[in-house]
Amino acid sequence: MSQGVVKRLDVQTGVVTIAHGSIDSLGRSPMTMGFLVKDPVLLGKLAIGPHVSFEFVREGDDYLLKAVK
Ligand SMILES: [Cu+2]
Repeated sequence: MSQGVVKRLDVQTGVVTIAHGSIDSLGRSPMTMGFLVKDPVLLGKLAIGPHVSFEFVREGDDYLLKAVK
């Protein structure tokens, strides 16, 4: 799982913005980026502020959030 902090949450469009640490599997440096959330149950679990562990998949040009702990 990747680690990050939820910075912004747009329930209307289903986009959560997460400031994440480095993601070794993608060779990514720490950055802030948006993830699509298509699962309404998952969307309901999200709130701005806390540190989260999360999983995502790439879907075309988008990053889709799959799970959060
Ligand atoms: Cu990123």
